[in-house]
Amino acid sequence: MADRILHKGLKAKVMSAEAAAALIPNGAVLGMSGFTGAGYPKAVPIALSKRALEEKLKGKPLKFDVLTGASTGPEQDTMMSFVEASRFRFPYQGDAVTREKINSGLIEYQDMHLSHVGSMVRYGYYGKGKNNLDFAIIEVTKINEDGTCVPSSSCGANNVYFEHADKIILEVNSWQDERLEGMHDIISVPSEHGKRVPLPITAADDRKGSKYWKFDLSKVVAVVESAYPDRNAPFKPPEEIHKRIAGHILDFFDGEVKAGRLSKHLTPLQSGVGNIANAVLVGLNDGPFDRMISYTEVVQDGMLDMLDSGKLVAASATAFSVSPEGQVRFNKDIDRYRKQIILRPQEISNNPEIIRRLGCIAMNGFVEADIYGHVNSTHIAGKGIENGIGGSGDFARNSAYTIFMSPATAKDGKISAIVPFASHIDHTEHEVNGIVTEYGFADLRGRSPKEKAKEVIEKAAAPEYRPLLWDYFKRAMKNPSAGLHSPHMFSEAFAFHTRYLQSGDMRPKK
Ligand code: 0RQ
Repeated sequence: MADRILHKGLKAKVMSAEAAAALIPNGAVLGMSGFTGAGYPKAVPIALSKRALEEKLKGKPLKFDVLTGASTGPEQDTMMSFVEASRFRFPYQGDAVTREKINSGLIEYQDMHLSHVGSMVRYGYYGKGKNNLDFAIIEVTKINEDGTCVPSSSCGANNVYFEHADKIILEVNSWQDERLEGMHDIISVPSEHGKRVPLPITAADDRKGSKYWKFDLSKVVAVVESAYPDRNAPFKPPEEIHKRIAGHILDFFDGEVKAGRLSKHLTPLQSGVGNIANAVLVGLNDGPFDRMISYTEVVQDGMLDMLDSGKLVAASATAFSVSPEGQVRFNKDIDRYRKQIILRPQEISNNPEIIRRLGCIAMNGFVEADIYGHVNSTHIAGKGIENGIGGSGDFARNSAYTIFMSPATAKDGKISAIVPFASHIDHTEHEVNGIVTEYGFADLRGRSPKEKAKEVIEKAAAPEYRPLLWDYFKRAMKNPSAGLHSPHMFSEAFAFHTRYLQSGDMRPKK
């Protein structure tokens, strides 16, 4: 791989992953690359996990604080969690093993808006090193002669980790296509509150930064070569239920175009991860809108389809989250995609200033929503974490349109996604414009909480849960202590959840 490490001084620092992992002391705070299953270091976390396991068996467990862009992949999240080498995890996760360890109290997890990560690291909330973090472990595609690096398949928070780590380990991954060079647009937000200037992005496809990572080369202590592939989950073709949800969203856009509030190009699209989001993209590709653009955080398979058909002119994100098949397509046509796709640091891709300026349309999944329009997108029964808030809050709070979508029930109908009171609230009624299920689109704009409740119950709730929700709402309206703005009876606001925990079904026994 000599031609991927062109800087002579850094070439002299090439070593095995095991040797690099051995440099990291127990208790270190690590800033790692990675956003979804893309662009995360693989060889060093594997070596670190093996070392942690060996030490654990000797009765001397190793523990690290692990900061990334968002979720990563099995070589990092799953392995490090499995051997319990992560003491603390920040700012997002979507991994089953990590989830289990967090929910059983073995890993401390801080769930954070992804646009806030950079600022929190800069202001020293993590680590006690000279520069805050102890190590940055960053995957790159190539090291140029001058020491700048071609980024890999995600940007995430790498700019901040490069800047705020005492030592840097670079993982140069030959699996990443060298033709990624030129796809990235790296702008770093000035650090101090009160001294920031307007960001220069005024259109979703603006490029105003550098193509390369630039950092203090004297901090590099190791360069590791790897060839592990990114790992993103394959997408299933949209199921009937997902198509129905997508259909309601498309009908809503159609109404907005007819009302003159949107043009047929819509406004920049943000789309969350998962099969429903992908089904919406499939629907948009087949629908009447054209020359759309996206300002989002992950490029998924559905976006490649839209770029191929010309329905989407460009996509701005911080990472790829394409399936293995999508990756093959991407590499085949990379020279075209490089002109259409821009990868940015997450504090730019998710930046509230830019999202508000562009008037984005935010579409994200939810776990549960309540009758007044508050949304829980992270917690199961208010206690355990599912994934994390990710960038959904950055986009939900600042977009022109904020839409949340989910099937109306989970676990074979035993759980209603629409409940009297959400057991955890990530997105409030003050920013949520629409709640969509396979049954319909509850349009919350211009409505008071009581008016929202009627819309949510009638349009979005599953028919078998509507009588239960009406019963709660109507009795709360008559209850003198429930109030008449957002009527709630605290003694039974969580009755759906309590019933589920007791009997395994939110519906009362007949
Ligand atoms: O459980 O895996 O055991 O089958 O939750 O639910 O229906 O498969 O939906 O994969 O689209 O995820 C909100 C989690 C939805 C996602 C969430 C159970 C259900 C299933 C998953 P199983 P589905 P999805 C960009 C933006 C926050 C982050 C975000 C998410 C599992 O959209 O992570 O938007 N959002 N980021 O059975 C109990 C309920 C349930 C429930 C569903 N009410 N109670 N279990 N489930 N509803 C991404 C980034 O920032 C990187």
